[in-house]
Order: sequence, then structure tokens, then C-alpha cells
Amino acid sequence: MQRVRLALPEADASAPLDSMASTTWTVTSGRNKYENLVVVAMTFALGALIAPATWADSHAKAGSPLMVGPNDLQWADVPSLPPGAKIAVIEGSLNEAVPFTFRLKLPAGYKIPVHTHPPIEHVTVISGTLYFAGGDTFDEASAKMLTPGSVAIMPAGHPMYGWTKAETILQVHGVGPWGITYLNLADDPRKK
Ligand SMILES: [Cu+2]
Repeated sequence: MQRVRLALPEADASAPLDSMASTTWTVTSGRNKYENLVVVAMTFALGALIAPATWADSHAKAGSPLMVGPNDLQWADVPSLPPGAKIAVIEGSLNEAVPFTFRLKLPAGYKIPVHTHPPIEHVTVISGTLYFAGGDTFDEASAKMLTPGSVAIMPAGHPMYGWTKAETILQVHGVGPWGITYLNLADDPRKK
């Protein structure tokens, strides 16, 4: 018995991720694993056809496959970042000690002041350009220009800052709990 779990998030982007409706698709047994792979692929393709909006499960149970397309992302505000940024959580609960993956969409002309995170930070640039640097003083001259496909890895607790010129999408992954601490408390939008 091959079970394929698909989730069909509700159209309302403001709905909590946990409220997404899940559907379990059951495929009859008797195939070898290659045939099963074909069935899985066809099932996902069918799912995409009948639910063109999205078929990802943003809160996959540990150990079950998760596949997310760019149109599946549900963007929300980020209270811990300066206004204008949007976050789409792909995997994990950011405040728990579990693996997480999320994307950040930063508008043009955006600036992230000097800050640190409790865990190691892996940043992959998906689109746009991130100007990014490690250090405890915001200094545009020392930033690296990270184009799509670029990766930055910042050790736990290492200060960093960055900015954009055009809209830029990043993917961040690691193991939680996630958090952000601004070196200058006045930079923290949660304190304003
Ligand atoms: Cu950071």
C-alpha cells in the first residue's frame, strides 16, 4: 500500500498554516518501487492539475516528504524585521528546536540593521541581489554582492547586516529555535 500525502492549503492567505486541509491519497499495492515512483509523480501532477493554486504541506510531519513550488508560498509580515519584508515559512516552527526553512522577500531599498541569531544562519539568494556583510558596524563598503545562487553562512551569534537595491528573495535554513537580536536596541521594530 503506497500512501501519498498531499495538502491543499486554503485560499485564504491569512489562515494559520496549521489550518491547512490535508488529504491522504491511497494508491493500490502490487507495484515495484519504480512503478510506485511513477505513480507518485503522476499523482503529484494530477494534484497540480486539479488544484493549480498549490499542493504543498507547509507543516510536514517529520519524516514525510515535502515538495514546495514557488506558487505555494504563503507570505506574511515579519514583526521582527523592519517593515516591508515578507516571510514564507516552508518547514518547521521557527521557535522550536527543529529544522526550519523559510524565505524572505525584501523590497527595493531595504536595510537590515546589524543583528545576530542564536543558531547558525545559511542564506541562499533566490532572486535579486543581497548586499551582505558580517561585522558589528553597518559599513556598505565591506558588503559582498550576493547574486542568485549565492550562499552565505554566518556562525551562531555572529553580527551581520545587509541591504537591497531591488526586490530580493532569500532562503534561510538551519535548526531552531530561530530569533533575531539587534545590536542597537533602537533598531528593533518590536520595540517601536
Ligand atoms: Cu541575519
